[in-house]
Amino acid sequence: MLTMNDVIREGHPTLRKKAKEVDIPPTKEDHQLLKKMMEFLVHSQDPELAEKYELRPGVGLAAPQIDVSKRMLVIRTTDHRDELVELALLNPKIVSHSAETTHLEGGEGCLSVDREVTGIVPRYARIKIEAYDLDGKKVTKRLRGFLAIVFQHEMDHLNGIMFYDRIDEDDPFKKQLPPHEVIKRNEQNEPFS
Ligand code: K3U
Ligand code: NI
Repeated sequence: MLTMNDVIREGHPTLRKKAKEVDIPPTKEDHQLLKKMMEFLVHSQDPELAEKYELRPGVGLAAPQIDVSKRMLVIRTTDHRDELVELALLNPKIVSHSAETTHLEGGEGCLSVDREVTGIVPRYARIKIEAYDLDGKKVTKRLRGFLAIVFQHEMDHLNGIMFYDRIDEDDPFKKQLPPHEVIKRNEQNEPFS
C-alpha cells in the first residue's frame, strides 16, 4: 500500500516535469499503480486508517506525486449532487471549458506541500474532459464545482504546475473578473466527518 512516504514534496524535480502519456489499454503495471493510488485515497479518507498509517486526507492524487512521471490521476470526492465520484483516469485532457472562472474559498491544499499557502487559485468553473479508464475505454465527462477544481489541480501535476503558481504574487486575493463564482468548501466535500 502507498503511504505519505511515497508522496514526494515540493522541491523534488519530478513535480516540475511534464508527465508522459501511457499505453492504452494500460499495462498491468500501470493498472495496478492506478488501483493503488485510489486505495490510498480511500484509506486517507477513513479516519481510523488515516490515523493508523499517518495519512493526510486527500481527494486527489496524480502519478508524478508518487514519483511516477506518467499521465495518470485519481480523484475521490462528492459532486454537486452529493454523490460519491471515483475517477481513475489515464491520459486525461480538458477538451473545452467555460468562460466563467471560479476559485475555492479558503484556497487549495496539496499532499506534496507541507505548508499553508493562501490566495486565490483561479480555475475554470466547468470543464469537459476526455480520458481512458482502467479498462482502456474512452470516457467523456462534464465536471463542475469542487470536482472540476480538483480535476484541474491534478491535471496541473501532470504538467509540472503547482497550485501556487496560479496565485497572483503581487496581490494573492485580487478580485477576479466576472463571470466568476466562489466555491465554498462545505460538508459536501468532506467525505469523512
Ligand atoms: O483539500 C483537501 C481535502 C481533503 C479532504 C476533503 C476535502 C479537501 C486535501 S488536499 C488534496 O486533496 C489535493 C491532493 C493533491 F495532493 F493531489 F494535490 C487535491 C486538491 C485539494 C483542494 C483543491 C484542489 C485539489
Ligand atoms: Ni496537489
